[in-house]
Amino acid sequence: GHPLKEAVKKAKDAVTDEPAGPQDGIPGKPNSQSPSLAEPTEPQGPLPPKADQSGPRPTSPTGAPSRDDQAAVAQQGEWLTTAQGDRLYETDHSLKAGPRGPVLLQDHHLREKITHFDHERIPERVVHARGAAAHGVFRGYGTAANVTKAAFLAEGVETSVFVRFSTVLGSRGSADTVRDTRGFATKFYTTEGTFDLVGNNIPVFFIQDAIKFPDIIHAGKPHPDREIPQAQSAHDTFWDFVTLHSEATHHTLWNMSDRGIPRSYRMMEGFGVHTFRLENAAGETTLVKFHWKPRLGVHSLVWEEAQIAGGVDPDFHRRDLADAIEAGAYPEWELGIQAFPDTPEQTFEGIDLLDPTKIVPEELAPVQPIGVLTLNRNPSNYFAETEQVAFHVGHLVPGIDVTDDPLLQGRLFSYLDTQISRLGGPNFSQLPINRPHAPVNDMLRDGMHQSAVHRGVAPYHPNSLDGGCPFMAGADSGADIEVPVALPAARKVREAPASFDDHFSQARLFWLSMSPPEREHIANAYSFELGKCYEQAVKERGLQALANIDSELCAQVATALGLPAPEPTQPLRDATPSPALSQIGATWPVDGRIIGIVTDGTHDAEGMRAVRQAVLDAGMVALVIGPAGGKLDAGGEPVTVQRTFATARSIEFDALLVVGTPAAGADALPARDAKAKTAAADLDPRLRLLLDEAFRHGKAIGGWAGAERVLDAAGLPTDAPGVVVGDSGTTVLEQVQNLLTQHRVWERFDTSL
Ligand code: HDD
Repeated sequence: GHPLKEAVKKAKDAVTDEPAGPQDGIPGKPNSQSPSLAEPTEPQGPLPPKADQSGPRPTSPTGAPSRDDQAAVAQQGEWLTTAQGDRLYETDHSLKAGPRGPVLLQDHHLREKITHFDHERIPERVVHARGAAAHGVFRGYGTAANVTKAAFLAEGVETSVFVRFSTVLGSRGSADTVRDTRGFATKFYTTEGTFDLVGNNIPVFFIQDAIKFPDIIHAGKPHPDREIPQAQSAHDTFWDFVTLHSEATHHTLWNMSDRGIPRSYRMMEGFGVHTFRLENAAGETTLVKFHWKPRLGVHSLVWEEAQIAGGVDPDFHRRDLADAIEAGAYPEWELGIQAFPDTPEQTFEGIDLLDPTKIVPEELAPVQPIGVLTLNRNPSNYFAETEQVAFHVGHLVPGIDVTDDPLLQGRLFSYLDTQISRLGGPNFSQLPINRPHAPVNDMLRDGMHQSAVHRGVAPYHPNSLDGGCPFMAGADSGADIEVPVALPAARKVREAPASFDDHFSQARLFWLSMSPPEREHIANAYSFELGKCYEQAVKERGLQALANIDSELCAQVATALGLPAPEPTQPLRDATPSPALSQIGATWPVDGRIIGIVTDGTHDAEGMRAVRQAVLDAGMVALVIGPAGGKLDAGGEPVTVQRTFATARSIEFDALLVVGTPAAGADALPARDAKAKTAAADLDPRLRLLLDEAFRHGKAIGGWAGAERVLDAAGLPTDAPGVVVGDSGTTVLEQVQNLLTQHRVWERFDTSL
């Protein structure tokens, strides 16, 4: 038979025979299946079509589209067809007048194929264009029942969700690891309709009024003349804006902190930012702020890693999320609320709850867990799901309402409006990813891309011709009604309240809550970003903002810029630090962490195998790094090399283990790196770089079976903090794993601040 046909048949058989994957069913404990991540696929002929990664299917009895229905729209039967279902016998040659003659206009297949292609792109999101998403399930704890009647928060209720993470400034194809705020948007498909929590990984915002949103975004986006820089805040217009609007100081400080460069989407907090109003079954209201707390803790990259990843793996965060889910290491967050009495002042401990540039420290109002989110299924089509999903802060369910925060009020307008141009008309809620899992019976009709075939003749209310349908739900049926909040008598003004005037005290609170290494990172970030500005006035105003946060921070950045440090323009206020804001000091689960095992297979192969298995058993990921690709014939079952000295970069690993003294790869170029050559005649320069970066980035490094010779040759002191040399692999791994619970070896960073 034809070799291609045979390969395709083999591929089809492989798919049918495939055992149930980790995604088939409600997740148990994460990680039990992580070994599947450890073996790369061996390419052999055309790859089999990928098994559908459907995990738990939407269980809504109410019309949520099944995944089979969705595919049936364009993928039924085995023959290639036109969009009209006419079978095609050929798709590689245009219809021509003879093999060397002109192409004929009558070739409908050619025209349809190219026309459709020409229109494949839709406008990217004006902000948050770059994103990655996943499906999951949310389970309510019932602990919020006293403050909200929202049905999905009741005890044990499970609700399908879709979560999209994003950067803000970059275009759709930009790098993941840039310094920026991250979006954290969750769509809850509840039985009472859709609830969207459209938050960020930073709990405050740059501006206090939505009318300035176009301005801050114009300032943050690339300069309009040359369209550079892409996905960066390190340029004049951004710093021009944030220094002219001192209310941006607090959010900017968070961006310059490690929060601006997360290690992973799985290791970010999420915040609803604004204060929301909850209402319980008795009609009582409570003001709340929403928090997402990651089970794996909050962790960040160091700046050099973020920069390297931008080049060697621009999809770093997207890949990490998808790989973890595919391996069964399902990311989890607890949803929590800080609750405040709904008083007429809408303040708490003197903090204006309507000011989105303010947090309420967790030490003053603890975050109370109300449910848990598990992401357990990757999208099967990026465009259909991740690109077309449409969030809106106005998608609310009974029991959750908005407040008068002027930033939130403007958002209530913007999100519906933007979808109309981005998704090509008013019917985007009919797209499969946007369809509610509750019954929909609206009187919205017609419009571009209408795909419903409505029945009846009377889409108006009241009517007598369609039997009066649809009917109005009574307030007693849990219908969505706005909480009837009393408003003070007022004059129309374009003004902010005086309580919005304090722009620095919480920035100072954040700074004072940081540990020494975190402070050092912040000072370096400002030095880099302001150092990339050209305009002297912008740099000077940047320093002025820092002087109003902290004099040491200001002095350090001023030195880096070669400018005098200004005096504060207002007295620095005392602030009680909030330990909850620091990423350092606690320990966290290590599952899903990536351990690189450097080996050439000739040293303690037995021990290497045992360690690899122990890593997998601990729910972490083991990646074998060898001098070249292929398999290591390590005196037993051959071990697959997953990264080579040519493809391994330290950013990918949370810790490194070195087995003995691995030989240099045959493709190493030591002669070109004279320094490497003198330091260690036979140390592969790429292995040296790998170890050097891991060391500088505060990663745990372990070795045994003579590995200290390699560490020595790479210039790493074997008695430095977080460098573990031992007799056996398993004892070394134990210590390395222990170090990993703190994320990094913080002692390696300068602690002068
Ligand atoms: Fe926004 C998208 C979060 C203020 C206007 N925003 C968007 C997304 C997130 C946020 C996570 C991406 C959603 C997705 O993944 O599809 N935005 C925020 C937060 C804010 C905020 C946490 C402040 C607390 N946004 C904000 C303001 C405005 C907008 C003040 C306008 C006045 N945001 C939009 C938008 C976007 C958007 C233009 C672009 C694409 C979209 O909505 O669907 O409407």
